[in-house]
Amino acid sequence: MRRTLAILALTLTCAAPALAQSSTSSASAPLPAAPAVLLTDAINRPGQDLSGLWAYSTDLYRTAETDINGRPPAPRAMRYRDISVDAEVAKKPDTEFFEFDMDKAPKAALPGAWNAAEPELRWFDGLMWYQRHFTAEAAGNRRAFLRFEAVNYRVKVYVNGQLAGQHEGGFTPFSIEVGKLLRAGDNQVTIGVDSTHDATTVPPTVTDWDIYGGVTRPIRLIYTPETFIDDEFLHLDLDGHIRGGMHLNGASAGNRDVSVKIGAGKAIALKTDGNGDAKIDITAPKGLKLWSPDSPTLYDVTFTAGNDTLTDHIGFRTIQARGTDILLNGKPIFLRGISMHEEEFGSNPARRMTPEAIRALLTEVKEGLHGNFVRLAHYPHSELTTRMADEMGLMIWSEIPVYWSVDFGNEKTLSTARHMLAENILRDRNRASIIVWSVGNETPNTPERNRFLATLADDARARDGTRLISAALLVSHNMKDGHIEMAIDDPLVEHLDLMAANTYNGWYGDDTLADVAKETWTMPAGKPMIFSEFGADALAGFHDATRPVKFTEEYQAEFYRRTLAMADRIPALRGMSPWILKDFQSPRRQHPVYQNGWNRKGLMSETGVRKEAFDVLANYYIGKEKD
Ligand code: GCB
Repeated sequence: MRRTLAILALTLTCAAPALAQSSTSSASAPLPAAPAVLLTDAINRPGQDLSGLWAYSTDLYRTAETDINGRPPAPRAMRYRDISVDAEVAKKPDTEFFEFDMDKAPKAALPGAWNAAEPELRWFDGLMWYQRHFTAEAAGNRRAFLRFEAVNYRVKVYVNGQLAGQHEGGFTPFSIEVGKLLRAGDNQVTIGVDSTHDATTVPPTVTDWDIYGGVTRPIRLIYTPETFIDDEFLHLDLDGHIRGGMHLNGASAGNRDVSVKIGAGKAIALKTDGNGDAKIDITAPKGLKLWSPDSPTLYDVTFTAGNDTLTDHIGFRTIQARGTDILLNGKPIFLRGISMHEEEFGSNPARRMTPEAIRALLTEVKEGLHGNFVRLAHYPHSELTTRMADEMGLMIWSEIPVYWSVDFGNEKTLSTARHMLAENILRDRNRASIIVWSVGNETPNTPERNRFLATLADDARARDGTRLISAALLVSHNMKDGHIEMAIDDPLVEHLDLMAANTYNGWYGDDTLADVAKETWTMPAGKPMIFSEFGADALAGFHDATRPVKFTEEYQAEFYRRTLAMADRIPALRGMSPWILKDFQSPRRQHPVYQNGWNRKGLMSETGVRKEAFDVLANYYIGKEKD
């Protein structure tokens, strides 16, 4: 980790944009409210880690939620009751019985999706109850929160038998206030996690990745003062100002003296308004070291409000599109990228993203491929990943799982997606690594979809106008003058700063590899374009050098050579994130010889063995580094 502490001479000028919106706001509909509690930067607050062994109990028929006639459930099925089953039975031995006993239930290690906990749970998709006990202090005059980094997909949280809160969305954090429910000493927490998806969910029921139901990221108990720093953010704007702000949450949030200190600079005194918001707008000092992949400088930034102090590690850089160029800190760049799912190396992954697991993946990108860019597909990845990208110097494309056929005409689906986007941006807007917010992947061009995605693009721009807005688009395939012409002809482009196309010619469809290198592209003028995906399956170790056979390493390597040759002839192309760094689990992929539940488009096998195409892309990127 390289972190620079610079002495900054900061000049306080005038207050500027509203806390949640940038000055380039263009939202047509009012932004959905931010969650009542954000606990931004909670990762840097002290807390009690509730990782470890939790009892679990499957509930495929949802007996703890309703009885057979849809009425309230029978008490003998309610996993979240604050009881000892043995003690209850002992009270009424002649009549009492239960259909669960969390004290005797099997245990699984959290965080980690349930699919790897035991073979029977491999494809479990339903309601699962987890429970554990922990010792805590009573909150007293403090606030107490259970902070969940991600639970997939819906969750209800009970503390000592009482419903404390719930959340929808498998990839963004949420905090549930539990101070009034906590007791000094032993406490019980029970969570009901429902992994099922339906027409209103984001993502929809059908995707190309594993279900990974359960608690996939850490849970912590965090105490704060009664009034605490709930949100803070800072970024460098194109006009050379550092802007951002703080939001306090609590009874005395309004008209409070607060301060911000960047690196070893002087603390800047601010005052909150009646809503607990303080804005910052300063001229960036001359000595400010800009963040870039070659020099990923981060500053310790300390926010103080009374007895609450929070330190974040923030890099300062600018990103913009000018004509067909992408400019990082004012200089044109080429995005040498790769796509990645949130899945660790190994033959039985559980989406258990430890720092070591994340570093292993990102090191292959940075040092193996000579990359500078990662597409975090197809949903917000762990905050640890975006923070590690900040530290290692990798630019990030961040997206929400508006994927394929979500129900674009459904207002509930739109509302879910808007909240997810808000939670993602509010969690990560201090990460210099993130240069793109993407609002969708391979979605059909229909009026409902266009309205849905345009709303999300407007939301993203209104919440954070300092990054590029994009979406991975479907493209059309036409014949022109005897050759194949690919076209980006999607009305959504009008709402995007960066065009991104997924292309699989030479894998799906009838184009041969010989066709691919000759294909041409047409697209709207005046914006940069990247390939957000291209790829072909190969089983590591499967070879046939004599003929182009699909699933061989040779075929995949040749697919890369031809597609890269095609890419080189697209004038507006400013980067790429081919599909994908490593093989990943997907129930769609069931060829019994080549796939066995794995999408094989990885440049590496699931255990990290490099295929031939890895070097093809690495050599291409080495050439681009020298450009
Ligand atoms: C795509 C999807 C990605 C799939 C990939 C494939 O276009 O965006 O999620 O995994 O194709 O392998 O077909």
